[in-house]
Amino acid sequence: GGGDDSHISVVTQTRPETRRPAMYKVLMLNDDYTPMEFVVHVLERFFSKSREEATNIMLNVHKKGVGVCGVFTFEVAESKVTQVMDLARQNQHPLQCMIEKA
Ligand code: TYC
Repeated sequence: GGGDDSHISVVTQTRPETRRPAMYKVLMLNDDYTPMEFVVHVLERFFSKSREEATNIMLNVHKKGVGVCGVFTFEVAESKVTQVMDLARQNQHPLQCMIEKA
């Protein structure tokens, strides 16, 4: 500070707390009818996965019943789910995906 004895003032600023947004997983569910190639396409197109990554995720969902496509803020996760479900419906595939808080 700067009292009567000083002409030098020191200003200290505290760092504001950084608030990280809540994150949400987009989960994809297995079913018996959606073609494997369609699921791989969805993972490439909407989740920016390479062919190899997309194939691994798809096969894992096929075997385990569910898998994570990606983790996003709520608005982005919601948008991904809408885009996937719209394309699946347009192609008459029963593919389902959902949001889960990470
Ligand atoms: N089980 C599907 C089949 O055998 C493939 C599939 C994989 C479907 C992942 C949905 O999320 C899914 N054609």
